[in-house]
Amino acid sequence: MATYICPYCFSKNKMTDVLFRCGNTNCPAEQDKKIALYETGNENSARLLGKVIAPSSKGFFSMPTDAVCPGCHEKSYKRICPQCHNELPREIDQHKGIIISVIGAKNTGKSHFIAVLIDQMRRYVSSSFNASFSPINTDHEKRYKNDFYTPLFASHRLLNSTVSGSTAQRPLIYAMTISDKSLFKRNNTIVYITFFDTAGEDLSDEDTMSTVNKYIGQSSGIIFLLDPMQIQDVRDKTDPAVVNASSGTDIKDLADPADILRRVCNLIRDANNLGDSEMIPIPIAATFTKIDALKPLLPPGCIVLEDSPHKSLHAFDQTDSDNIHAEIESMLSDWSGWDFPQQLSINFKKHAYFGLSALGKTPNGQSIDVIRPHRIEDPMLWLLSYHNVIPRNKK
Ligand SMILES: Nc1nc2c(ncn2[C@@H]2O[C@H](COP(=O)(O)OP(=O)(O)OP(=O)(O)O)[C@@H](O)[C@H]2O)c(=O)[nH]1
Ligand SMILES: [Mg+2]
Ligand SMILES: [Zn+2]
Ligand SMILES: [Zn+2]
Repeated sequence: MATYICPYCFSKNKMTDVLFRCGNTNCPAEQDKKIALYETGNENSARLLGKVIAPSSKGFFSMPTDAVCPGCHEKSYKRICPQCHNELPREIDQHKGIIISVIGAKNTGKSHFIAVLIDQMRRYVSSSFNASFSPINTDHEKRYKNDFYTPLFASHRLLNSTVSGSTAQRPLIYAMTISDKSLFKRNNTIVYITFFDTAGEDLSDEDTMSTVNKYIGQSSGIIFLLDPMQIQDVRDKTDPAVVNASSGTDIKDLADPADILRRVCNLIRDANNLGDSEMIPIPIAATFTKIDALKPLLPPGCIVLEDSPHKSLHAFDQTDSDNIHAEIESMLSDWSGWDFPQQLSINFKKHAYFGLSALGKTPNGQSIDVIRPHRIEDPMLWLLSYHNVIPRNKK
């Protein structure tokens, strides 16, 4: 039986299992407990919305396209998720949904990464791949603006630490539409990409982490962020002022990335009924953030310091990616006492290392004047090429 995954609550549903919402403004609104629960965690918080309608016939294989409201007798085409009652992307039954999880310990740079990546994808990256990149509806557009874009790009302030359960923590869903101009095909491919900013503190405790387990378990790709300044060896060799501005001074309470990775592996195995010794088939991009702060420690001529080549190639440059992987792997072998690389290769079928900077430089206190991201798109493009959304180029 064909299934789809809700990009909001990450529940897996049968294709035939869908509800509708009445869109007639003259039809009395009703209290929607499921969406209230999803949005606020409390099903009794007020949330008046159009009536929820079950389709008259469920169909055998495909998703019903409409349903008639028993209240006003108007037809509705607005499909909603049977579990959380959020409006599903149009044509969810026909297009690929890709869930990208951004995971990392507290303060590794997840929120700044998402903020800058979305902006870059929208403005420069997608056009290099004949694609457009836009939020699936105005709610998502507003949330990106309020929680990420306005503070960082308009007010030039650093983003605050993400609060568990805040709106910044609800998934942001973007549609990437790729026009295929090849001779025989004139189809567009739409890929729905869900970003979910996991609060660092949720990952340091197994219980609260289970609230995000569906999301992580259903991921099509994982971007696992690592802060080089959270490695003691690197920290010791870096200018204390840079360490302080990039990662704070307190390293005692930081979660060990190998620990977080272990928990992520447990969640994925549980969600997908994988045995303890089975390798996880989800590609994982182990990505060092804040690479700007690492510059003085990197050997001259390092490829990770060069500009990202993929945009101008109009394809994912696998050779460049392989070189960076090798470069970072060799650096890691110099940084002692670090169990993360072993965990990664033991557990995941496919992994690659990346290095990037969201801001391009060390911030000055709480403010940042210009943002010059470096290689921010690399792990995302790797995952998109893995799923054959964009072409791959091997020189
Ligand atoms: N040097 C440098 N510092 C950065 C960069 N990106 C983020 N930072 C620093 O890292 C801090 C944490 O970044 P966030 O994006 O808030 O980290 P987070 O992983 O979302 O943190 P939590 O929400 O608390 O889990 C920022 O306040 C900056 O000081 C970067 O590209 N370069
Ligand atoms: Mg955050
Ligand atoms: Zn849902
Ligand atoms: Zn109605």
